[in-house]
Amino acid sequence: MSLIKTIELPEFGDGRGDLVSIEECRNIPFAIKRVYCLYNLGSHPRGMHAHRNLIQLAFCVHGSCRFVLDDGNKRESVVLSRPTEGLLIGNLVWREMHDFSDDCVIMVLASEHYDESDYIRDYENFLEASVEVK
Ligand code: T46
Repeated sequence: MSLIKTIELPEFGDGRGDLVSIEECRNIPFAIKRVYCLYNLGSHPRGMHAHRNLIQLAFCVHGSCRFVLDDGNKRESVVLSRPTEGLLIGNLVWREMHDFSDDCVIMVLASEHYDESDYIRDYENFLEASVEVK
């Protein structure tokens, strides 16, 4: 089964422009406790960690970027470039973000408040944690 799970959100466009709508527990599968954005991104990759208990949906609302997901067994990558396409990232998935366009803006919806203790920032520790749950 692929690690890349995307959710397509409804877009409402007319002569004035486009609108995308996000409704928790309706068109996304969790309640949103936090929203954050990444912008002014350069050539440095971001992410490089996993979370123990966090579901997120990431959108590239402007420009483009490449997400790499890794479950400890396989690595897959996807380019996000549309504000209507959300990438679902579950627990114990190592994530990396690369190849940001100059105008890239990423918006992330998160199921939990910010908690540094939820992060696994060392890849070997991530592999150990992912083996424990299998
Ligand atoms: C993820 C990817 C996709 C906060 O204080 N509150 C927050 O809600 C967040 C997300 C971050 N921070 C602080 C913690 C660090 O001092 O902002 C700083 C940068 O965070 P981090 O290095 O974790 O950023 P990224 O871009 O590597 O990762 C972020 C999210 O942290 C992470 O959960 O999945 O985006």
